[in-house]
Amino acid sequence: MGRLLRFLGSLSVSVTLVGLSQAQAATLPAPGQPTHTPVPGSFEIIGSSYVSAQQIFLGKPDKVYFIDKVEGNPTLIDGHPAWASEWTLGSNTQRAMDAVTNTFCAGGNVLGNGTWLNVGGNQAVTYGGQPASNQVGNGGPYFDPDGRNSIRLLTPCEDGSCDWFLSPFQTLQRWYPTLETLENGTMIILGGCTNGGYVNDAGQDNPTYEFFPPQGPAIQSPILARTLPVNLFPLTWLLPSGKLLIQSNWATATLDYKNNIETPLDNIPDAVRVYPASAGNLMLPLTPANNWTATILFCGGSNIQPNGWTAPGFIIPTFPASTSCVRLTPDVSSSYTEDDPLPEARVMASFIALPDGTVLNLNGAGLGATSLSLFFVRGDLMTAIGTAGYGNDSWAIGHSYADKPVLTPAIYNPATPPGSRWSRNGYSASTVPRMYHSSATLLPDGSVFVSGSNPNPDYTVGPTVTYPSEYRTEILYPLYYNQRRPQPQGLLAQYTYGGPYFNVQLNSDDFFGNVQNVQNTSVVIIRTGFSTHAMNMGQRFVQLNSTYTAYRQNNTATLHVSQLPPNPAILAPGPAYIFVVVNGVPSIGLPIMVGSGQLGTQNILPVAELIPSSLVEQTNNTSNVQSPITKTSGTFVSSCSTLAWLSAAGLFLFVLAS
Ligand SMILES: *[C@@H]1O[C@H](CO)[C@@H](O)[C@H](O)[C@H]1NC(C)=O
Ligand SMILES: *[C@@H]1O[C@H](CO)[C@@H](O)[C@H](O)[C@H]1NC(C)=O
Ligand SMILES: *[C@@H]1O[C@H](CO)[C@@H](O)[C@H](O)[C@H]1NC(C)=O
Ligand SMILES: *[C@@H]1O[C@H](CO)[C@@H](O)[C@H](O)[C@H]1NC(C)=O
Ligand SMILES: *[C@@H]1O[C@H](CO)[C@@H](O)[C@H](O)[C@H]1NC(C)=O
Ligand SMILES: *[C@@H]1O[C@H](CO)[C@@H](O)[C@H](O)[C@H]1NC(C)=O
Ligand SMILES: *[C@@H]1O[C@H](CO)[C@@H](O)[C@H](O)[C@H]1NC(C)=O
Ligand SMILES: *[C@@H]1O[C@H](CO)[C@@H](O)[C@H](O)[C@H]1NC(C)=O
Ligand SMILES: *[C@@H]1O[C@H](CO)[C@@H](O)[C@H](O)[C@H]1NC(C)=O
Ligand SMILES: [Cu+2]
Repeated sequence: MGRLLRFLGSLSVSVTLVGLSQAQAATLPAPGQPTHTPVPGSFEIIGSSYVSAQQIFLGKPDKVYFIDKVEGNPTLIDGHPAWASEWTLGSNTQRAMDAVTNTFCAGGNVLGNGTWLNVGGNQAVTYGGQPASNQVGNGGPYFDPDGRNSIRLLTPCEDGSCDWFLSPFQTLQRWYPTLETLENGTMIILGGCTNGGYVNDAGQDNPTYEFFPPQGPAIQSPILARTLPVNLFPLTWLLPSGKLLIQSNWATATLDYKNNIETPLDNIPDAVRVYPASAGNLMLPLTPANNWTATILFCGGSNIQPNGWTAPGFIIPTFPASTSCVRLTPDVSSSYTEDDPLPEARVMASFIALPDGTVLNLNGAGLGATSLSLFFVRGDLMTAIGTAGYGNDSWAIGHSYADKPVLTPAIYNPATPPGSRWSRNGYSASTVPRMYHSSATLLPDGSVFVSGSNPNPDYTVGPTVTYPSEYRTEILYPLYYNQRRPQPQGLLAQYTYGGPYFNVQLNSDDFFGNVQNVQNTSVVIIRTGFSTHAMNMGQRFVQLNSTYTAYRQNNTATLHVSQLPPNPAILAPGPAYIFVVVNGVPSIGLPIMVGSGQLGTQNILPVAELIPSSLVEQTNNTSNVQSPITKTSGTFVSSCSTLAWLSAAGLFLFVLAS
């Protein structure tokens, strides 16, 4: 065994030298501790937003950006109501921003260089969402130019100096488009319509995709073309295979966007998941244990056939939502599998990936589809869809097409066996219904920022309004919030695809006094995404591969952490947050850059082999090396944990052979 230890030592030295021979990004100062001790599992109202949070995203560690539709928000900018703003978390201060054109039901996501895009929207409007007499925005009360083909850009800033500006490039008119960041940090923009409405129709459909920066004319999308009337905000993810998964109405397909080849997969069972059924949806954690294989989870929605949405006598807010949860692993199988159903039927619930590997499900309602987002509908369209307007229906709840808000969040744990994945233990209810046009995003401290709800054509408040234009903004504190947070030393500011590993130090306090917890420690990168309409476009959770050298003597350990897997389709370049998680307690997330920080082909480097894990009982007594423990990245054990065992066995044999 003495021989074994020497072998491990020499391996360690040689690998370290390989590591140091390549340039590595700067290390970040260790994260600190939260300064607030709320009641874990509870919501806390932190203030009232300047604009209603139809769309939000975390743009800097302490900046949440809001985008609303054009409406009579009391906060003014340049003498007219604002429809965008910035919230600074530390000081709880806000500033109004100028999103230039009408952002109503736009899509968003972040480019590989850190600039955010907000694309599409509605035409110029006046009170109540009525079309303005001209589209150039020179009239009151809102002075909002047509936003339907706008590409708006914002590079977030810390000093209050940044604002939205219009790209000189335009898209085709797109109301309700989806955006997804690609392997080279550019953006694909899919779907939408020209005039809005409760659902889409052939007279205004835009079943195409295009790119930003532009790469020629828009390209037809067969799946979007054949999924009327419910093909708005198509649910879209870049898969590790480099294809896109697109889920629209009941259909599913992969799209090889580089060659424009679409391959149909099975229809989704049980319910429609896209807007306005608006099911919770997310890509589950990509981990070493599942070899970074993508599984998408869909929960809730509405079981409505294509002709049902506009059928006479369809009283939307009495129609029950679905409890169905299904999973799809599109790079492996074209068929869905049933998963544990939701604790209660739900539409418009957001799924938020928490750093501990669980998924938070919050916001939304139990009855009814989402409200109509359109107030004015052109005459021809009215005939085509057979319903009139935006909740002026006698049966609407005020204007809302949904009812029975679900106020208590639920947690889904992908790592537990089927039958036990949902839990509400420890969580209490919010006091604020989060109906149509609400949103949520993870924050770096592991809490979740929740705002919005506005199933109304214009600013609508008052004691008689059941579901008003909502400005109250809350934070939900997950159960880990008040625990002492790990304070890892040595995380990098920028990450490559493949390349040398790096070392991260954790001490006794980080392991809650027991270094054995190193076996339950992981390093995860999260992109929080762009939240709107129960989607967080671009949201993704990627666990880095890691091993450890741990010392029982002083309860400290060094994590040996791989860079990202050598494939930018697993996590596209751009800004993200990194967390170290010990026993389910995350460090405060630090802002990082994934990839080059530039648009363009990303460098792919060979993956450096990690030192096998070892837990050293006493360094001066080689007989006590509890080794080789080659268990890597053990926190999120999945059904693919055999992979870890196989790799462990491989290393073990290698060590014995030498
Ligand atoms: C990112 O790229 C876009 C498109 O080329 C450009 O408009 C924007 O200014 C860039 N942002 C930064 C921070 O360089
Ligand atoms: C993991 O995925 C990579 C990339 O697709 C593949 O080359 C490798 O064989 C996979 N490993 C296992 C054990 O399946
Ligand atoms: C909706 O109802 C309100 C109040 O009755 C009315 O002012 C408004 O004009 C109506 N809108 C439409 C599109 O019918
Ligand atoms: C913990 O003990 C190991 C083995 O003696 C030593 O190499 C390491 O530097 C110690 N760590 C700290 C933080 O003291
Ligand atoms: C890891 O920590 C989590 C959270 O405390 C716990 O539920 C889980 O059982 C732990 N896993 C192991 C293998 O100890
Ligand atoms: C990004 O990738 C697409 C598809 O492969 C390609 O057409 C485009 O030119 C690339 N853009 C950049 C900036 O590399
Ligand atoms: C994680 O790293 C170990 C050690 O380098 C390696 O054996 C294993 O294959 C890696 N896991 C994955 C999923 O690549
Ligand atoms: C070696 O281990 C013994 C206990 O077995 C301990 O007393 C001694 O301090 C250790 N020496 C070093 C250098 O760590
Ligand atoms: C090393 O540890 C083993 C197991 O605890 C013990 O039997 C042995 O006496 C120790 N040797 C020395 C030199 O301390
Ligand atoms: Cu909308």
